Amino acid sequence: MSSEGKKKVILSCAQPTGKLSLGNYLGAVRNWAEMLEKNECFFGIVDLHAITTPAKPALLRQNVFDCLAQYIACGLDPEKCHQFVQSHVVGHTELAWILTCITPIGELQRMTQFKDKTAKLGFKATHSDGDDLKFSHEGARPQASINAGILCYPVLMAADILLYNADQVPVGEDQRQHLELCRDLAQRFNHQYSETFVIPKPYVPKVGSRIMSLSEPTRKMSKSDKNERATLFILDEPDLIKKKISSAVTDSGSKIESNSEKPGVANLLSIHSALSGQNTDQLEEHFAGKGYGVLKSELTELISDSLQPVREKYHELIQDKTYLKSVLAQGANAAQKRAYKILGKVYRKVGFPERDRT
Ligand code: AQP
Repeated sequence: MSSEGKKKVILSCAQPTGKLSLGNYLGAVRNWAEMLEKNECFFGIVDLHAITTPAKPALLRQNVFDCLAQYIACGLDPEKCHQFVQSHVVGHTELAWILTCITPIGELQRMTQFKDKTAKLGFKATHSDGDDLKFSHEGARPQASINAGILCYPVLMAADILLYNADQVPVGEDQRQHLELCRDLAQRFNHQYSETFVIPKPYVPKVGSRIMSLSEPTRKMSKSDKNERATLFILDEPDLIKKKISSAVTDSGSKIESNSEKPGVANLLSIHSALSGQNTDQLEEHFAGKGYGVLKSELTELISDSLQPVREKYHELIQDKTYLKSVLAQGANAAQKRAYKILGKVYRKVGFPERDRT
């Protein structure tokens, strides 16, 4: 319960940029499902964010429904939480604009995800004086360019959170920096215009908050990775899980231990730990004297079995578009109600005149 004796407000979101990865599941969605009973929960499917990288319209629309069916299959019971599409709710972009006007560009350019994403497009951020970063174009596609959406993404994310005055935001480790910016913006706004926003707290799980790529274990696992072997998706069938885990990069040597010099093995152990509930010490003891093959085959079985109910439920739900649409309609209504309340307050504080409705 919050200080006013009301339920705490929880908000978190995922981008409909593809099927949910095992990283999305372990770092985020699985934990959301545990928060439904005691809190008022809003879970967004953030389609506005998804267009910061090129997205085919028909696929994006399909991904939204896929994402919702996966949310529900992972345990987000629509009777106990509000699930909505970001573009259905007025206020996200409006608040993002207001926050943009109190965000220094330098803070956005320093974001790790911005640097990673621009690097993927073929640009490298090279440091110069002060806050400014210059971008050099190194062996990239000549048409590659950085759109302002990639830069402003964290401000829209801050608006997603502050629009609901969320108390807590359960996210994976990669979003911690963005959440820090969101907290700074909320504080800046409160300072400039008087107390308006709750300062949201991150909730980052102890285990599973940073699942790494199976083929490059020093990079995080991403649902939009072009390398088919890098990412496990929660809907992957057992045969595919087996293939991906078998080809996962391990390390030289044969000892199964979790240390930074063995990022591949450490990653497999952390996936095991997140699913089995055993800690690293217990797992190292369990696998003592055994080879990587044993770890991989046990892990394959663990992942396949753990995700079987999710796969089955998803296939049932995705057939029923009418039901999925009704969940989104309910979610949008509840989200909009709360969003208008907070947006109205923000507009008044900023000095936008009220509309005469007589
Ligand atoms: N590898 C990960 N390990 C743990 N948690 C993760 N999350 C993402 N990747 C991992 C968490 O999942 C939630 C939803 O993420 P998102 O869809 O908003 O975007 P993202 O963080 O950019 O995730 P992806 O999979 O890497 O998407 P793409 O490929 O589209 O950029 C967040 O809470 C995130 O922390």
